[in-house]
Amino acid sequence: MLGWDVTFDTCFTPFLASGAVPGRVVRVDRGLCDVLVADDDDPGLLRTVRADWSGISSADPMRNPCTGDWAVVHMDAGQPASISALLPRRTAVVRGSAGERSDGQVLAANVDHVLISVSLAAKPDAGRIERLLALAWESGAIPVVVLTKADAPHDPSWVDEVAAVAPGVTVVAVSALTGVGMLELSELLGSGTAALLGQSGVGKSTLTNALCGADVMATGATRAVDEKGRHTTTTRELVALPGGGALIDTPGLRSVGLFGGESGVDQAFNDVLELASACRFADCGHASEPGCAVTAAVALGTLPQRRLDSYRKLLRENAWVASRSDARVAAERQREWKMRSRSSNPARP
Ligand SMILES: Nc1nc2c(ncn2[C@@H]2O[C@H](COP(=O)(O)OP(=O)(O)O)[C@@H](O)[C@H]2O)c(=O)[nH]1
Ligand SMILES: [Mg+2]
Ligand SMILES: [Zn+2]
Repeated sequence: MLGWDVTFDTCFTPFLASGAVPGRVVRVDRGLCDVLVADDDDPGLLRTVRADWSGISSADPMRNPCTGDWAVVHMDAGQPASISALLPRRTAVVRGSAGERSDGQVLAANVDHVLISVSLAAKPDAGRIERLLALAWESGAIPVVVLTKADAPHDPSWVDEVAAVAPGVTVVAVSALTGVGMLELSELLGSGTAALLGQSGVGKSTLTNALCGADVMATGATRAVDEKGRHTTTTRELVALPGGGALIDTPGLRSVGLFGGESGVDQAFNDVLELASACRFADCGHASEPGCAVTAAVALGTLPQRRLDSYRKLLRENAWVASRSDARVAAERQREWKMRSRSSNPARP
């Protein structure tokens, strides 16, 4: 239930003796969070508990509880519920935080599928999808592009254009209004955990409601949900799905910075990498090198210049983020600079 599996079960074993129970973090507020735990009377049912996590609060925001985390929850009689630890995250969707700070922000934890939601009511933005795909791949989860509002009048070629910027990724067109594609999507999600990412207004919350079914709004110890029976999207929130899985709805993301990690970008652009493997030089910069298979593909029209530019831009952004946030990389850079300045100015100490 809720994406619990044998790995989490093993991680939880040491905590059993303390009488703690596993709980899945639904939403996080300052010092407190809602967690879903199995009901005492009927373990098949879930109930929401408000738990205090101030005891494990960390200065590093990435270590604090996040929607989707599995928590070690103590519910001792006569005491407010509290969290004493988080189980290791299997996957984490992390974005660079806005502004000057170099911390990452965990958007969702222990996610199996990242649903990149894009509305078909307007022409999809290829660059935005590529950026979200890089973020999704980096999380360790499997990205899926969900084209929402398929009932809205749209140019059919848009779907092909999206598929072209998402190599190796499943693209599903859905409509919460007509039900088109909904069965396919819920089968794809199975009993795992999925997180919806995308701009505000693309229909993420409507999709969440549709996947949950009407029962979601029930209150109390029900098979599905949070006691409030509604979910606003000012916060990230997890809901239980009727099929046993979980879905994390998020507020619209206006700007999505990457948070280092080249592999996500490389996975999102594996078509470019594949081309690059045929370049004459292993360290080809795909600029004016002879025998460059990438620029050859651009010249042939098989690789859009826009996509190559987008790939370069995301790689640059990642390198920049890494230079700010990763002390090891920063130290390495400094060492490089020192060496360079020494060799160019041997008189300096
Ligand atoms: N035509 C159509 N409109 C939709 C669909 N899903 C959502 N909407 C509308 O899109 C608007 C934004 O939906 P919402 O779920 O709040 O988007 P969110 O900000 O991504 O959570 C609402 O007016 C919905 O009624 C759909 O499948 N088809
Ligand atoms: Mg919403
Ligand atoms: Zn090249």
